[in-house]
Amino acid sequence: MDIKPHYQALTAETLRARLGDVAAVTDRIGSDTGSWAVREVGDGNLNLVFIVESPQGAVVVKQALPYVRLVGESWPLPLTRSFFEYHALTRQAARDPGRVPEVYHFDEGQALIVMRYLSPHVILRKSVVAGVQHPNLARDMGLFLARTLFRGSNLSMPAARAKADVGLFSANTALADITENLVFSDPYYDAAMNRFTPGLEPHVLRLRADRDMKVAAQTMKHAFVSKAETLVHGDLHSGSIMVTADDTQVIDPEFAIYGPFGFDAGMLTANYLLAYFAQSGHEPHPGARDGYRRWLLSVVVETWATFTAEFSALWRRERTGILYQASLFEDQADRLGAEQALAQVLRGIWTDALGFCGVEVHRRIIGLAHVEDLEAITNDTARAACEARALAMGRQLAVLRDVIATPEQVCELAARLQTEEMA
Ligand code: SR1
Ligand code: MG
Repeated sequence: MDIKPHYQALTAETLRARLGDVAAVTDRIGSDTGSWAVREVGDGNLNLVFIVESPQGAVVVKQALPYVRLVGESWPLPLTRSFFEYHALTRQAARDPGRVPEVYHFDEGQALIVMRYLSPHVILRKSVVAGVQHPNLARDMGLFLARTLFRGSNLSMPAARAKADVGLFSANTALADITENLVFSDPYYDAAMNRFTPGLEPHVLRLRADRDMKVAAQTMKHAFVSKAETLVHGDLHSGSIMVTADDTQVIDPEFAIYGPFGFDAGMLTANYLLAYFAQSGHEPHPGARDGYRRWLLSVVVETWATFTAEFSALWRRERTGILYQASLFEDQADRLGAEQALAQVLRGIWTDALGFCGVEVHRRIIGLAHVEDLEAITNDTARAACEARALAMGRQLAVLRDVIATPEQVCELAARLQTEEMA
């Protein structure tokens, strides 16, 4: 394990003594550590997260553990993920101001980030399980995706800076390795850490025997490891988004790496679809959450529409990188050529996003790391029914990604599967 010699995991008891003289902390919550109330609230798969409150204010302290929290010390994981999270947060803050928590302090040796306490925000996944709508979510996330992905790429950045960042984030190998195995490979064979709902076995076996699906999953893995197109968040699911009635904040970019433009959008869409298929496990009677299902699909459509509009606007206004230079198009009075190239790039992003979406849906049902949307359904039969529909959806998206042309078609497919009897 790469544990720095003086690294020590914090506890609620030691935090006051350890951070009581850090100016970035005391500036916000005061230096009377006796008045600090400390709670460990981390419920993610990897890290410690503390909320520290005082009469003056509050901060969040996130610290990486030298292992995967979900599994335990038998699965070591480098502390350096905190370094990548810090650098991703600073870049995202510059590229889409106000959409990620402000960082107050970073301690590389302790793998520790002190940041803004988001309140009264809640994790989007919990809100979605509860059936709460967030009117600004789609717009905010469409803009976040367009701005961070465009501005982190060679469409926008000076070439030397882009190359430096490709180099910097390419060292985030351990986290990439998790994605490479857990998302793209493990679900499609009998990998040791896989688990799935009793009753789902016929669907799992059918998926694993599906040659087209296996090829699709490996094609997407190929794209993930070879297309260093932009700085992706790398783990953009509904547990990485915090919301209020009108605000949206994106957290936890520790999986950040240079990857395909379509990766984040695909992962996010998958989590909306997982929520969609989980709804029947949460409604008191069939149809009670029809309106919520429609809202979730509208989020898929509006996110993509906003993404496309903003990405296109940035393409026309901020294309200052080495790709599709204005000197070849607009400066030659060839505005149409620039638009043709834009349409081609957007089409490629869409197709990739569908592929990533399909495999993310699968791994959240039959891999190691599941989602609360489905896990909260206590009845195995009801949960397996939701999951069978979602598995079928993921398969269609991944295998048919070249022929599914619009988000509306994705929604039609979801609505059709939702009402179909699953064999
Ligand atoms: C072993 S880590 C499992 C999952 O948790 C993280 O949030 C990522 O989604 C990862 O794949
Ligand atoms: Mg996370």
